[in-house]
Formats: sequence, structure tokens, C-alpha cells
Amino acid sequence: MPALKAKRVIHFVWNTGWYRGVMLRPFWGEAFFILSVPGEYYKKEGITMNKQEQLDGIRNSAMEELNGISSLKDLDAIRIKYLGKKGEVTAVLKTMGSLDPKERPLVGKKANEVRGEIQEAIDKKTTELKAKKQEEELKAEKIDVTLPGKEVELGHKHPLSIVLDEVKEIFLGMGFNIAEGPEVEWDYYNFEALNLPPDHPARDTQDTFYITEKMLLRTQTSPVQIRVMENQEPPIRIIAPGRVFRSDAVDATHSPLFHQIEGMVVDENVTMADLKGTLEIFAKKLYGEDTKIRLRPHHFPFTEPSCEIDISCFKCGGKGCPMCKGEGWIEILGGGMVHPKVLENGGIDPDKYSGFAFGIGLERIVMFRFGLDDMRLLYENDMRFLEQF
Ligand code: 2NL
Repeated sequence: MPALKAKRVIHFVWNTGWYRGVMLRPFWGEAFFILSVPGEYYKKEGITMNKQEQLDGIRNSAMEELNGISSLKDLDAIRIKYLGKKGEVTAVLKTMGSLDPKERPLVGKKANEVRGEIQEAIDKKTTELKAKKQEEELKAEKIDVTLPGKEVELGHKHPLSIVLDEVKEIFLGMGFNIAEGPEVEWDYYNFEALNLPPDHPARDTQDTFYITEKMLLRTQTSPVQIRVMENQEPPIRIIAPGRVFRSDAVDATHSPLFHQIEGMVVDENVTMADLKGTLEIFAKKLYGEDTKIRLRPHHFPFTEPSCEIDISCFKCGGKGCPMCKGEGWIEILGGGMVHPKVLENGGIDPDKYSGFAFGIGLERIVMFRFGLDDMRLLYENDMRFLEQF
């Protein structure tokens, strides 16, 4: 057998995975022989042809697949297939342990190169596909500005809110603040601090819903005012609007849930004249400049002296009509000078300070304002009614 010298190894592929084409030349002649030899025996750049071709093959098929796709979703599938934890490049790296130690760093380097090339191609394709997608979206989203717009249905303020907002605005304009407090209240704040001890007969008119023996649904918003007195030094000027509760059966003028707006001013030298002046301005702003008010003596446990306050009938101006039942006057609120004991309960010295307080039933003034004869309309949420406001 003459001596043969391998001149060079070429990538010659009729590839079965086991045999590679090798070009050989005998030293004496020009003839070429092509032999078929197992791939492990021949190396290119120190790596067996097997690994070399496996990695080249992986790169080539990744590139081919990348060229063929048109969606970002397919792109992700390719990334997982080649570069993922169970991907093909990773699989090659996992076989490193079984390689000739001299070959390991070279295969590692080559695998990293292939990984880098695939990653780069994926990045490029990502940018390309994103741009294409955006372009398509922009094309699809053409807006026809000549189409008629969607009609927006505006909601309505509830009549209780309409009047409450007006009342708040009037008192804010006179320098009052708005105070709020819990609807579930201690018996102490709702009754005792307001001069209504457990056996007081006035509790009967304010029968309410008890949570425990000492905790209840508030029957008035006065407890808010006690809480303010406890926490604030005079001068105090507040209104306390909110939901209140009483154990009443529903009819045209009663409901177990209704709304009150209480007001209170505490300062040095506050008198009944301040109460009258404040409520006169309030009545004129709410019912018109010609409105007059009058005070009639009354009794409340938490004020002394106390009064009920009427306004001249806004319908007939005081002559007498069905609205005011021929009286010429309509009762809209109660008030008086804060009882010294109540001031004391709020931590305020009654020898130094005095105050007035009043309470308005919101439903009553709403019914007058809109000429309603049945309070239930305000709670039934009948759209035919509510849409009129
Ligand atoms: C009415 C009567 C009124 C008060 C409420 C009050 C509050 C405190 C102290 C003293 Cl903290 N008074 N509030 C005073 C008088 C009358 O309401 O008929 N409301 C519908």
C-alpha cells in the first residue's frame, strides 16, 4: 500500500452523520481520491467534525427557520427550540463532559459563537417583525373622522344631592366647615352627651336601631358636633350633613333612613341674634331674597332656649295657599342656644363660650323645592322620576 498523505480536509457532505468526505492526494501524483471515513477521526480547527457539523447544522437550520417566519410568536418558539434550557445549543454544551478535554474549550467557544449568531439573528428579526406589526396596525386603525360620535348619556344628580350641594355652598360661603362622623354611633354621643339620659322621654320620639345596648344607628347628626367640640377649640363653625335613622314605618312623610343637616357655631358672645341672622341669610339664598323668617318658641333637650323656624311661603309670599295650608308660613328647621351642659360634655367652658345650633330635615326642604307630595319618590330610584332633574 503506497504512503498517503492527507492534504486537506474539506466539508464534503453526503452526510450520514457517521462518515465524511475526505480529499486525499498521494505524494507522487495528482490524482485525487475520495474516501469515506468516520467523522470522529478528522478534526477541523481542533474540533471533531461531528461537533463542528452539528453546531454548523444547528446554526444553519435556525437561520433557515428564522427566514421562514412572519410572527413574533413563532420567533419565541425558535428561541426556545435553539437557545432555551432544553434547546439544541444547550444540548451540545451538556455533552461537553464526554469530550476529549483538549476539545472541550474549543467546542465551548464554537457553541457560544453559534449561540451569539442565533441570538443576534433573533434580535434582528424581532425588530423587523415588530416594525412590520406596527405598520400593519397603523394601516388597520385608520380613523374615519367623518363618522358620527357615540352619544354620551349624562347621569343626573339626585334631587337630595342637588339641594344638599346648594345648602353646603351657602354655609361654606358664610365661613362654615363641613364635618362628618360615623353612622354607627355610641349611645353616649347620640343621646347622653346631648342631654338625653337613658330614661329621657324625648328618646321615645327618636327610637332607633340598636347594634348593641350601647351602640346604635345615629338618629341625628348632632353626635358629629359633639365629636368636633371634643377635638377643636372655639371658634367653631360647622355644618354636619348626613344619613340618620329612626325606627319609623314608611309613609308619604316618614322613612327609617333620611338626611339631616345640622349646624353649630361656638365662640365668645354668640347670641340668638346670630342664629336668626345666619338662618335669615340661609333662607333668602335658598328660597329667594324676599323670604322672611320667624322664630317660634319650642323645646329641645340640647338647646336652651329653643325655637322652631318658619319661612314665609315661597309659593304665595305669605298670603296663604295650599302649599302652606293657608298659613302663609312653612316650618323648615329647629334650633336654639347650645345647652350649657352640652357644651360642657364637649369639653367647652360654658362660662367663657356660648353657641347656637340648628337642624334641618333635608327631605322636607327637597319636597318643598320640587313640589313633591310623597317622600318615597326620593328612595325608589324610578328613572321616570329621577330623569326630571
Ligand atoms: C330639628 C331640630 C335641632 C340641634 C338640632 C344641636 C346639636 C348640638 C347641640 C345642640 Cl351638638 N343642638 N342640634 C339643635 C336644635 C334643633 O334639630 O327639628 N331638626 C330637624
